[in-house]
Amino acid sequence: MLGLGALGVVAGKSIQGGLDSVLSPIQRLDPTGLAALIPGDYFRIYTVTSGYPLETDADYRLTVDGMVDTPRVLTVADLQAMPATSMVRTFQCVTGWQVPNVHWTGVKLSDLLGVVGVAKGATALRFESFDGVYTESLTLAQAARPDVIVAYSMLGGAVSREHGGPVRLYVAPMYGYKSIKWLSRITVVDTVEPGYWEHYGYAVDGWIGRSNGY
Ligand SMILES: Nc1nc2c(c(=O)[nH]1)N[C@H]1C(S)=C(S)[C@@H](COP(=O)(O)O)O[C@H]1N2
Ligand SMILES: [Mo]
Repeated sequence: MLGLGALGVVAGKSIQGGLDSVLSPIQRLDPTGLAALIPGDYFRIYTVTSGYPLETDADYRLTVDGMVDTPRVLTVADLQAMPATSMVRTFQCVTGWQVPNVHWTGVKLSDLLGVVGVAKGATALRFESFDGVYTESLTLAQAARPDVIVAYSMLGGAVSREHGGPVRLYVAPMYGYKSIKWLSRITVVDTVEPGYWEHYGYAVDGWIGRSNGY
């Protein structure tokens, strides 16, 4: 690691400036150059439990409840019957790896909230995973963005079990930890409750390029 670090610093000095415009913010701001040396543009599959929980399309249910007018329990087919939103974006983990040009399709979180109706006094969302452990949060203002989706398609097909299928969240403007996998429940609440990694120090507002020290 020491050897790689030194190499990163040397290479960083000689290429700084010229390559600056094509480097992502995380690479530009990484003083050691180590982030740029993490090999490959591929996903690391993460789970905080001992494995990958399994729900088939037929089993899967998404509960939307809390401070809403009409709580709902939705199937994958229900989500697929709603207006679809697609985007192609760089996926960025806060630890430095990234995957460019990832295709996503799903339902805008704001459309989903429109279906249940958000009650007066609500300010935030709490997300749960059917892994039974991972949680996340967003403010309602963040959830209103068009680039925040409840995704059932990723990388050109259904979201795989490893990637958090059949349904995961995708918060495009924030680091990967906000994009909770195996999404099972969205509860509308009146205060932001920090998510799983946020108890270990990650920023609740996980904006790419301007949070977590970047
Ligand atoms: N349920 C759950 N969701 C999760 C995680 C996790 O461990 N469990 N890891 C997060 C982190 S830190 C990242 S970078 C991405 C990684 O997505 P991937 O496993 O599809 O590569 O998922 C996020 N969502
Ligand atoms: Mo991450």
